[in-house]
Amino acid sequence: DGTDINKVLNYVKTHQVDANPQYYGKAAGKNVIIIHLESFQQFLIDYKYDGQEVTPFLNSLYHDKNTLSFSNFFHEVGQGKTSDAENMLETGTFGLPEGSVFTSLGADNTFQAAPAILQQTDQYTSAVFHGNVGSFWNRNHVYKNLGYDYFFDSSYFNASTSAKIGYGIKDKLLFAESIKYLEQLQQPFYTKFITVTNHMPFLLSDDDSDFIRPTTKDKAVNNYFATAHYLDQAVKEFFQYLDKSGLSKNTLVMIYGDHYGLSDKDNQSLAPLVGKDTSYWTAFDNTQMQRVPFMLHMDGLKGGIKKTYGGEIDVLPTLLHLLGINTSKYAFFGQDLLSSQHQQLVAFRNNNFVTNQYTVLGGSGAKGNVYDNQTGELLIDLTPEQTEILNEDQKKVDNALALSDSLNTKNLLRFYTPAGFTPVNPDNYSYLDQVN
Ligand code: GP9
Ligand code: MN
Repeated sequence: DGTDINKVLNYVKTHQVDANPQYYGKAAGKNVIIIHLESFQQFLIDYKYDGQEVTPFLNSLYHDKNTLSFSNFFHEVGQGKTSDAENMLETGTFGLPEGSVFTSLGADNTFQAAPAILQQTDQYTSAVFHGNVGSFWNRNHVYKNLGYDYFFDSSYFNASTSAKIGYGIKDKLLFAESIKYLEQLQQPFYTKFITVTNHMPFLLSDDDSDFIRPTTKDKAVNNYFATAHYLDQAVKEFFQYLDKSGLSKNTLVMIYGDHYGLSDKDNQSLAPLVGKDTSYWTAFDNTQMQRVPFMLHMDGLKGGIKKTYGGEIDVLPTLLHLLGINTSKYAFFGQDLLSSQHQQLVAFRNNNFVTNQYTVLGGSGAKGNVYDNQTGELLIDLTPEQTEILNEDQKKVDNALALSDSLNTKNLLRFYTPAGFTPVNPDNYSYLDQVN
């Protein structure tokens, strides 16, 4: 009811931060291409296995002078995995403590999401390209509520058996076959490419990857590098197209990893490959592995590698501010990563958190396991100041997650329409026969 939505709006008001004037509006009116790197972790960036670079193209992009890169960016997904990442990026709210917003609520809830906001403020056309069936994660329903104009699912791509592996069409084919649709879109467009090949159990034939795999006893670890290498080549080929077509001149490309690919169990076999002794591998090390890439690339953008501690919840305000869109009236739970006031408090879905100094596991603030980010040491004797700060941080994390859950589970946005925003009517969208 009214008090619930007001609690959310009050929180949002006190929690949001000013945009960075150096970046605000720098990408105004540009096309947006989002590349969702399936299961891609930050440790792969600049990593070499046996002298082979795993992701040479993404590495070059990470260091490019026109790329804003983030070295302390974490995924924040729960059980909803890919769909949680999508939900945070499109709606600025967290996933649920259990299950997935997309699956359980997404077909019916009211959203004020990126595609609709961009359509209404700057007439953007929006589209998703994904080589799995449209019903996976309930996307065919949810995307209508987000305001996506087009959704090109597996029915729009090469259906031959050799074109697919695991969850759908192979990434190189997804990009190549999407071009004919992309070229029909009215500009400016807001588009998202959801890759699949780098997904557990990381299947790929040697014809598709020449990467010489490690030989640990964990097949997932060995294969992960080969599919990540393939994904890197797929992104490179797509960038070649963007350059050749001239699209790169008026397009902001945003790249992110949705969540881990290797589990805590896999990390036991991974440890020696990243220079660690398995017997000294801790819960802190597992948490370190939850970093994923976040990069913003555009001709003329002032790049650099930012050390700000942030996560997926922060993406939407960051992106919209770059596009010159004021976010203060929206119920977003993140903060612009480029703002000097960013709080650097990363909430995980299980109420654990990471700050720029500490990693706090157990969901109970100073009473939990507190690690020093610099040394990886478990801190046993916390000072009264540390105790107070960590308990405060825990409260902030718990409060943010609880308010986001209240917003989503009670469908509170149906009681609040920001000034100038028109609620999305899903009946206006259909993803059948999108091409003639
Ligand atoms: C499938 C893909 C995988 O369509 O997006 O989802 P995940 O298993 O990573 O949540
Ligand atoms: Mn995923």
